Amino acid sequence: MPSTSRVRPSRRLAWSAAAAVTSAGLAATGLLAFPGSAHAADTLGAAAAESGRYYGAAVAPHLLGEGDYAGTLNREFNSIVAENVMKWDATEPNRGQFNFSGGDQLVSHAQNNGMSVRGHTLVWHAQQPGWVQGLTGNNLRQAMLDHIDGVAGHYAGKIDSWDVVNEAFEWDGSRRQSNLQQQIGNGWIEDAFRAADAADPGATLCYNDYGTDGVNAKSDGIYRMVQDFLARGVPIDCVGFQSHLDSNSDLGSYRQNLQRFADLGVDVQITELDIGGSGSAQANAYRTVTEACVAVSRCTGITTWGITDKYSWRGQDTPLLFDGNYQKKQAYTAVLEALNSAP
Ligand code: G2I
Repeated sequence: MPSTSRVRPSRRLAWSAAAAVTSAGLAATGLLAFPGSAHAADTLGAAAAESGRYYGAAVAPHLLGEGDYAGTLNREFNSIVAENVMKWDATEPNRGQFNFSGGDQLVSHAQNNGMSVRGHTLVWHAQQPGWVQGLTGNNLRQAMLDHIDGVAGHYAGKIDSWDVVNEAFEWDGSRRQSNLQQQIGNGWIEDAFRAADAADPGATLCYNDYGTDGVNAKSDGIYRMVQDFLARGVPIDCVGFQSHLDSNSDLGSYRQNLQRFADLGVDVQITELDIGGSGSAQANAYRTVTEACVAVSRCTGITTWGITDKYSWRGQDTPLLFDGNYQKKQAYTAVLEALNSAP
């Protein structure tokens, strides 16, 4: 680990606390497997927990009243991320007026069920409330800092990892020309990370993006940013790989890409996994991604972008592990096997 990388002690505490909760829950249900034991865990969360990882899902609070939705979430997953309700448009619809109702509901659900929480997302060019879209210069910068302070401050101590900045790079590895980039300038990303660190010093702070599913021009650009941040002491702890994929996506350098970021001295997380397709082709792609994470010791967990194909943002691609009737798909079995084979 380079001497420049940061070790956030509070993160290690959060980690062991989550592991303790999970172990207690597993012991209660008789599913606790010990290293070397032949007893494989039979839910995603329990299987991931065996190697100290989480297995999460993106959740919408308004669906928690549906019995199969909440039942599948509670049985299979040990981490939650808000699919929409912690975004800027939802949490600060008017400047300085915060609405935490949806996010609070998810945090309560997680706490009541022994799950950890990922926060998504503090700053993004999309899903900004209307009032943000018209701001310029330092006015936008101050609004961004106040937003981070308000939201990360509200949830301080309750969030395992925050997606501090989402999708700020172009395919060619350059910065996306968003209002944030154009109005604030290059420093906006590190400003955001410093503000998040001040508001919630214990959270693992992540940069999150899509199209970074191998060694490519986009992941190269992000790699250079992380390297630069670590060298200059900008508080970044983690990179999130969204991994919106299809069965025929090229995963040839997927694991190598995770490993090179881990080798820089940050955690890596698979944050929005979904893979369009069906049957064995879909199952094989899910297996490849899961095996890549468990092969990288700093890959600390996986989140699928939803629970059931019924409510997926790309439902026509049937990209998730449970079908529209909450039945386990072939891909589910592949993921469970891969998690259970973690070193
Ligand atoms: O686009 C897929 C994901 C890419 N990475 C960042 C994620 O935050 C993003 O999630 C999606 C949600 O899954 C969608 O549910 O972000 C979309 C917005 O860009 C979400 O869609 C929006 C709809 O566009 C709105 O019309 C709707 O009001 O969801 C909103 C809340 O249901």
